[in-house]
Amino acid sequence: MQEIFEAIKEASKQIQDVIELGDTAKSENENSTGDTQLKLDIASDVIIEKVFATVPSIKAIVSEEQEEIVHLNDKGEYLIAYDPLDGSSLVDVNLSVGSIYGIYKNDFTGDNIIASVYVVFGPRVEMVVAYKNSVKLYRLFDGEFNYIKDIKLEEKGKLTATGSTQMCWPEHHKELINSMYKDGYYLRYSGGMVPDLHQILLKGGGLFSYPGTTDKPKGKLRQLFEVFPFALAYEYAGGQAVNGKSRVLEIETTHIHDTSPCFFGSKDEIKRVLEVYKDHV
Ligand code: FBP
Repeated sequence: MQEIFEAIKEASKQIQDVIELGDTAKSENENSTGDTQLKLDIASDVIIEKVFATVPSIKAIVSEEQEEIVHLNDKGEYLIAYDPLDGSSLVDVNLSVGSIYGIYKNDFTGDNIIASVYVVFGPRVEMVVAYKNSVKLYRLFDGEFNYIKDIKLEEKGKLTATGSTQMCWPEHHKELINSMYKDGYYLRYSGGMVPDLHQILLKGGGLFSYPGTTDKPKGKLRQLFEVFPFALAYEYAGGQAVNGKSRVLEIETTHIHDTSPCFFGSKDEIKRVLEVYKDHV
């Protein structure tokens, strides 16, 4: 597993260079979920696949930017699903973006995820590793990712990050979010999943919600390389991750690009979600 973490560090240093110097224009292509790919998305994906191809323990990879599974080493032990540069359109307005990796054994399903890593490309480059029941923060300086601290969520936080737009929220979701504002929660939402979830983790807690909406009833965020990796990190940090009804790491995956409604947060906030959603589909 250590060789995978080292590979992610190496890829991240190369991706940082591409973000700083790269062309942020749109490419001519679309990814499997119909998103127009930016040249940065493709460049980051090429970097990661090249680095992973040198790691013997990686059996196969799934990328947000590629339709099919890529087989690397038949004798490999691990499967990796990743989003090479989530929220890449935010680079154009100089907001933070990130890479997300889910590391699985045997199969690409929530109950088979054994580790996750995300990297935030912001004012500083930071990497968070969720593995063996701990969540560890590293920061890139002097050419190395240096351990900073373990991350733990409080029982209850102060922040709420609200995905999509009110026009597309179901009524009960509007009630949930408004009740949180009434209780004094602060809205903190950049439209970048990685920095938005990183902020809640580092500030001790709150709720990130991307529900099923009228335009995306099954949610927008992808299970294998967005939802499950953060679900593991939030659970290991002492929080929870649900789809409104149940633990997201127990939901079924039928296709490698499946999405899911998702709520990540401290225990108290997730209790509020389950209470509101218990009477709704
Ligand atoms: P991409 O993978 O296409 O970048 O979309 C993912 C994302 O940008 C997340 O980073 C973010 O949480 C979400 O979409 C924002 O969606 P919305 O703008 O609908 O709130």
